[in-house]
Amino acid sequence: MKALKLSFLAVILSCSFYSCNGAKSENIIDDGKVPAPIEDKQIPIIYSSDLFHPPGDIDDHYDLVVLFMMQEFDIKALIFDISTASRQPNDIGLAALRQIASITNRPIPPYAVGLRQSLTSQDDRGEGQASQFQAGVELILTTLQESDEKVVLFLVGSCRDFAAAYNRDSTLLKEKVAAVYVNAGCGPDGEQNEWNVGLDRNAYLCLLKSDLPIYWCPCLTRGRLSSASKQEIESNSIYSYNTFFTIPNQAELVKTLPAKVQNLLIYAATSSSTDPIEYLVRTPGAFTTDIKGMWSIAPLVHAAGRKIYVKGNGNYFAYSPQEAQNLGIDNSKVDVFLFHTIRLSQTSPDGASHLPVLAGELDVAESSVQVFQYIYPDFNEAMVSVLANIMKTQTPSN
Ligand SMILES: [Ca+2]
Repeated sequence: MKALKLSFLAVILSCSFYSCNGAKSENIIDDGKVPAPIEDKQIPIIYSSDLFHPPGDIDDHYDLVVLFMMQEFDIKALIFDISTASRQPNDIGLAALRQIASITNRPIPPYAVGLRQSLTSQDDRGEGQASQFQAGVELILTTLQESDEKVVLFLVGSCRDFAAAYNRDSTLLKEKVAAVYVNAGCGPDGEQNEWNVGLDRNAYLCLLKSDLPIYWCPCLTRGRLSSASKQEIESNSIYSYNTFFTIPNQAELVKTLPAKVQNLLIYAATSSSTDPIEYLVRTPGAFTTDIKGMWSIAPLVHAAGRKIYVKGNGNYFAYSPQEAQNLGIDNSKVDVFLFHTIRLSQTSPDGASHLPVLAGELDVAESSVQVFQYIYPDFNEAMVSVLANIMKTQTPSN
């Protein structure tokens, strides 16, 4: 991601919560409800990422660091999503995976490369694709089969491999999946003209229309895709149904991180081909000062069952409720985002040649789909701070 997204940055940033309408609250699902945060028990998760070396967009590297830094995740499997047609299968970001496992002193989880071609329909099982691209879906299915407990599915690229797994064995997924975090699209209705959707339109519609417990985390506000004026966007809460925020200056954030985490990011950003593990012990050089769009951090916080707390002036942390209690700051919790129930229907024709268009009815009594909304006035500031503080987490080896 995505030049498309950044080009609309100014519109996104112009949406102030203070001037947005209040959201209905009767059927709001409290954040943290699923999966249940159990303090001494890890949350099994299968993670699907279009993680490449060099990066297509380095947001996937930031996301990977956050995933591994949150010790409550038991990373059961990682799927290398190779749905980006311009990238080659041997471009996968294995170096970053090896690096973050080393930094956090965690094992490299089982991993596999996913399907190469778009699903031909919303119920395509992907079984007609070449055998070297079957391992990803097969790893998802075997991981679920072997799990004694429900597993979180979390995607930060296309929906392809999770959708194909669902199409192959919907019964298994319904039985074993605790939640599916779909970081894609433009909520809560209208044209779904967004990068991750475009990677596989049929797969996106498959997941959103499935009966799985979907946590829909749209990447773009609908305002970026409409002709709405700045004034209209600021006055309408419909534009806060997305996870997008920006790191204003990456160098300022990155220089505060452990040296090995800095080196992971620099290794990716400089397309280094040296040994990725040896590279971690370098003295880090400067990082780009460029602004960076980010998407999946708040959903990762939610999937981990953490809440957000403010300490001092503008310093935000994501802690488990128990950890916050131990630190004596549980009274400083701030509500940064929430999920609403939503009933979706597709109003566009079937087929990958059509841009998906959805109609969404918010706050219905019951639905398998919930949609993200940020509700905090300083959502951007809070998420940058949360991101930095998670990435600074000290682990046994860093
Ligand atoms: Ca991505």
